[in-house]
Amino acid sequence: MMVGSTALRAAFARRLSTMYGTEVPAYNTLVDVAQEVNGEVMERMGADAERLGSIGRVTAERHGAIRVGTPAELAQVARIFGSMGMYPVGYYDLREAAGSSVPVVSTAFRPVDEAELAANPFRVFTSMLVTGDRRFFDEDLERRLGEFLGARRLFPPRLLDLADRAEAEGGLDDAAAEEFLTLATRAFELSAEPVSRGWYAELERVSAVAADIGGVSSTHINHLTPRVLDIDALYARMSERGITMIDAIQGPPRWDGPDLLLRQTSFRALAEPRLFREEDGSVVRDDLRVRFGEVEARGIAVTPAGRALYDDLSAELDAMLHGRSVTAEERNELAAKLWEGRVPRSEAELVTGDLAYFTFHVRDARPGAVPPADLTTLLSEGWVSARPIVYEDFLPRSAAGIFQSNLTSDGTKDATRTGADFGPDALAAVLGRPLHDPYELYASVRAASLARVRAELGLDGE
Ligand code: OOG
Ligand code: NI
Repeated sequence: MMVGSTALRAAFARRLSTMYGTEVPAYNTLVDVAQEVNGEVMERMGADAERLGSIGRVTAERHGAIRVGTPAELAQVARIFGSMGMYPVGYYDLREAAGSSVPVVSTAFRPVDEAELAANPFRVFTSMLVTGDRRFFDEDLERRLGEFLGARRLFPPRLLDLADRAEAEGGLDDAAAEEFLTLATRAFELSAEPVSRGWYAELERVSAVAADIGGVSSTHINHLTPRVLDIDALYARMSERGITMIDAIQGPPRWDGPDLLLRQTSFRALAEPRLFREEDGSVVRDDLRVRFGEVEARGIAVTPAGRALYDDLSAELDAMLHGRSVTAEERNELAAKLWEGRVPRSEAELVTGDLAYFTFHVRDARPGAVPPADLTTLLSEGWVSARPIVYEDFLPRSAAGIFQSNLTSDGTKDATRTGADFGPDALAAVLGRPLHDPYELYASVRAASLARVRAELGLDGE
């Protein structure tokens, strides 16, 4: 039997989850609590709980994060994920994100069409070190990093062959699928190989992320994040279970209006035992804190106008909080107040203000004989209903916060030097495939639903 790309993706997500739960047991607690909370939300809200995805989708839903060192490694990652129907979407420059000094650019590999997202939305936030960025690496360190990274092999050739075959043929037979999944999962396990102390420490002085990526000879999954329907409830419950979360939930505030974009929170990196090779050649046990647990709640995807509003409000909140020290609760309260004055409180207003993405559907009962031609009237007269489109992507600021909150040290960034140019086009060239624009993807889902509405109501050809 042929195992198609969708089944490969779902199976890969499950295997990573099992593997990560073995490596980081607190992840299992997080998944249990998320599922407990999701069950309660389903009971409380019924069908409304599934407006942003079926409970089947949400229960299986995860995102992972990985980090690689070179363009060649990133191109290989693109082949492996491509075979599972995951394509690069969005460009994130974490060298520029507020308050961050992380020398990487990133994209997210994920399914791009509606049916594939509904079947299994597994996505992986993938970052690549920009070793040519002089704010972080001088020429000598860039050269030595290049040598180190050029000599390592993250993915066995057999894994890449199977990935290419799966992508070309739309899947693999059972035996090949099993081999592919085993090799793919293994490639993201934490390696038991000793870490060279001196090299790791040298990179760590520049950036803990640089050390995590370029200080070791393999890659690993950095975190795996389940989706929860009520992140505030989850936050409280994790704290009750004695797991210390970072002090806030990142992203939009909890407020009395529609859930937008993405809210995330995490618990601190765990100290994990690792072997270190000392300068004198001896190998000792020590530990490293690089991996952590994260959970997220997904809301409605916003349009460029909605995003501009969100970014404005975030900047205003920053200005308000500048120089003040407030608790997470106080911060949320201020943010929620700000939102209440400026963000529509209903989905209907988000539609008419073109602030968020929706799909449109003809209702069973028609309110009259002749449908009006424009969407606003179709909605207000009850011909058509609107369903929100879930946000499938990430927020650079939260991502930077997630990186930052889990670093052992701030590292050093020399802001007086100019950074390396590495924009979306450069990233697409490295990936060897198109870099999708998230807005275009949401807009095309909306457009397809509008075309269906027009056809069903006979509004075309007038
Ligand atoms: C990725 C951080 C970004 C998120 O959820 O925003 C991320 C990393 O730590 O490698 O996963
Ligand atoms: Ni994450």
